[in-house]
Amino acid sequence: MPASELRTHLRTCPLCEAMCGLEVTTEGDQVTRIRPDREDVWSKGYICPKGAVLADLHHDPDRLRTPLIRDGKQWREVSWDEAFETIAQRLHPVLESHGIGAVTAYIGNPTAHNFSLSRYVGAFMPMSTLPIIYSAGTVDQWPKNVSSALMYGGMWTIPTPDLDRTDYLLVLGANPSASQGSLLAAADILGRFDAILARSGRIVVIDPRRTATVDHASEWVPIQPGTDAALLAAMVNVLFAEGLVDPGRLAELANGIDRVQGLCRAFTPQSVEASCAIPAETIRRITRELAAAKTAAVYGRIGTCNQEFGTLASWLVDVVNFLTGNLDRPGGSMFANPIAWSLTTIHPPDQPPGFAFGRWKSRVRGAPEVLGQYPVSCLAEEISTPGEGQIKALITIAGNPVISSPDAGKLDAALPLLDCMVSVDNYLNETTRHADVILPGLSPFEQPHYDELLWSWAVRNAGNYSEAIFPPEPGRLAEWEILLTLAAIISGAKPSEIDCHVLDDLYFSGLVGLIVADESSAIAGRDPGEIVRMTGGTGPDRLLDFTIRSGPYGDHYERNTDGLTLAKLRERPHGVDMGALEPRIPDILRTPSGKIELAPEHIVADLPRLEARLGRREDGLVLVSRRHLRSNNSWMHNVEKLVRGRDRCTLMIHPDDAARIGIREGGTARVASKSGTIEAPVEITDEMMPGVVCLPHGWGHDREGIRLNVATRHAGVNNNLIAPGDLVDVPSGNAVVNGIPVDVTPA
Ligand SMILES: Nc1nc2c(c(=O)[nH]1)N[C@H]1C(S)=C(S)[C@@H](COP(=O)(O)OP(=O)(O)OC[C@H]3O[C@@H](n4cnc5c(=O)[nH]c(N)nc54)[C@H](O)[C@@H]3O)O[C@H]1N2
Ligand SMILES: Nc1nc2c(c(=O)[nH]1)N[C@H]1C(S)=C(S)[C@@H](COP(=O)(O)OP(=O)(O)OC[C@H]3O[C@@H](n4cnc5c(=O)[nH]c(N)nc54)[C@H](O)[C@@H]3O)O[C@H]1N2
Ligand code: SF4
Ligand SMILES: [Mo]
Repeated sequence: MPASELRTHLRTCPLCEAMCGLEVTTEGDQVTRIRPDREDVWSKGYICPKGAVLADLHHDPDRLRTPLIRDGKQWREVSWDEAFETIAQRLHPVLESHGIGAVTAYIGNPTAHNFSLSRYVGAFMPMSTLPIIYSAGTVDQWPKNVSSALMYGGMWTIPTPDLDRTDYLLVLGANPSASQGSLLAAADILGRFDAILARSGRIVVIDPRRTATVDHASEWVPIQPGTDAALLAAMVNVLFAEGLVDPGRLAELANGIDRVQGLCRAFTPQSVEASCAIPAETIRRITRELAAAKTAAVYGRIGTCNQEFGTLASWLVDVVNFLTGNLDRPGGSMFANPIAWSLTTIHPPDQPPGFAFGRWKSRVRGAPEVLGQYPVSCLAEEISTPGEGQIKALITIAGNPVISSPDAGKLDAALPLLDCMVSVDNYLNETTRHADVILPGLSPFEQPHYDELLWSWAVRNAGNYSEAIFPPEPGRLAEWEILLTLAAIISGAKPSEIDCHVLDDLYFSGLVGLIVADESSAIAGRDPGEIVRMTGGTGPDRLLDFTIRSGPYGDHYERNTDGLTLAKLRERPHGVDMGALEPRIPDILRTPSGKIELAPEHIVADLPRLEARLGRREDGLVLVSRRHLRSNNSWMHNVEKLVRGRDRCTLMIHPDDAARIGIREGGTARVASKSGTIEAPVEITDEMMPGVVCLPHGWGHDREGIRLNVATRHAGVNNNLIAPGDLVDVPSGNAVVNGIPVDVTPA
């Protein structure tokens, strides 16, 4: 064999929101080295251990490369034609007997990080006409989506802390030392924390666990899980009581300031201190520091969402930013203006301006719809409960809900009851082992990359396009082609008659028509046919070209000749940086009033529930979740380099609690909730506050029939087996996986 050429490729890591630039060296069809791209304009040479082992994902022998059809317990590799034929044979009878209401989809997290899926899930949903879908969103950021929808008129209009210019950062329920930032895109986020401290700024971390993020902060304030909303309401109370409210130029652009004052009157620091386990004096001090800082940003993430009062907490984060004059100003909490605007931010066509909630209710539990979804914990009962409207067919797209959703055991038991299950996924894992057909996507190195939604909360207005490194193996489909084909099959089409490129053209011209009709667009009023003709390529590349060219820095289809196009971006493989964030209010507001709605009724109606919480004493232990830098939700435990070493799936517990219960370091603890019992190795650490124990999520690879040879040897235990599905945040329906009451005993 001739010696292969060594080649270097520049790539954005697709795994998390940090979007690090990589330099990937290949020899023939092998990746031989991955290093940080020091010249990447965004990440400047930062990477983490996961980016460095992306080649192991690409070369993983367990990664699926061919569609699979299940025959009992056996799997058969089949052609794409046979796979789609089989899907139609199983799905069409469901549609004929039960209608489209019996079909649903579950959309998982990697959708947001995948070039095709991130853009085409938005085409899949309307084209397939599924009335309701489920997603990992309801175990994640749904509360923030609800608060942004109501406050600013866009569910993805989410402000990001302006890390590089802030003087004071208050972090609640986020651990960027593990996650690398969430709803906050910033490469080398801890380096940016260090820079805040270096310029004499202050960082306060509010968390039941003293995480490694605290090593890059000024202060750790432990908090009783689920009580951030009470803490923030008390901070609002102090701001008003001490005359510290100063919204600046936004005062005239907001409704409801007085209402907020009245609503938070009951939440004095004294009234919340016992519930939060934070002294009233500390609450006052932090509030005064925040108000006195030249600039400050409050940042709340998953610990403030996946909890009992997720929506109130998410809303109050923005309220405090607003009241202290830090919303939408440099050094505060700002809205990015990405190079390519995100398709995901288009107002849902079925939503009125201002948003409506609870337009319909789930069949079994009566859970109200929120932003088109029911809590994901409803899925199991909707499949397993007979009757009109029972779910008979499910499509999972880049998701592993058998691990990631509450009451995971119920879902695991329900999936075999389906008449048809299809998974678009790269692995045969805990969820996809129940599928009838698995359709694998391409490896990250076999497709181009440009992040979609994530740039909407980046700390700079920037962007970077990566070319594919390897061509897909002959005959492979990209995921956008898979999704369009599936949508057509769900609509009743025969697979042999589907041409997904025709569908793509239809989708694209529909999209262009929508945007030229939008008065706020840079191409408003233009001839849609002309725009379609001027946009090159197909699939996600074409969509990207369109969103760049019609975006804030675009060429506006030759009206702004110096402006960006995808072609120009491709000439800059280290990326493009358009500078620091700039104020965007009122331009971005889409509320019916055209103002910021500071006291949305749907949200403030939940305050009495919070007030009632203040009277509750938490006597027993509660369980929270955690992440680890070397892990990514449930799906990267098959990379040996990331999982070797000590067991990371441990129950963390404070020494006093361990002593009282009588459990030893390295021993096994039995953790029981009202939903079930699991066992996990004990790790005694004063990182935990007393009364709170912690397990990571994403583990439990001990299920029969999965094809994850490394992960099964480091199986760990699934904490969602004991997460009760009926624990939800009321206004959003989001799961409560932090603050679960548990009993811990020696096993
Ligand atoms: N207890 C507890 N539970 C939690 C959380 C918690 O903090 N605690 N966090 C929640 C959060 S924030 C999230 S986002 C969810 C995540 O929940 P999910 O999205 O359901 O789970 P992931 O583990 O991200 O699963 C990703 C799936 O996508 C597949 N995959 C990976 N890359 C690709 C790709 O490029 N294409 C395709 N087609 N498939 C791909 C993987 O094989 C895997 O099956 O978990 C939630 N669950
Ligand atoms: N390495 C790695 N990176 C990831 C992921 C991963 O699995 N691994 N997952 C990705 C995904 S899908 C997401 S959504 C993001 C999440 O990113 P982050 O929001 O930063 O998530 P975590 O690292 O889980 O940190 C959450 C913190 O909240 C704390 N907490 C729990 N309950 C409460 C509470 O009631 N109040 C407060 N104040 N704190 C609480 C926990 O102790 C924990 O330290 O990370 C993303 N990045
Ligand atoms: S922090 Fe790690 S996983 Fe995230 S983008 Fe950078 S290299 Fe990839
Ligand atoms: Mo997430």
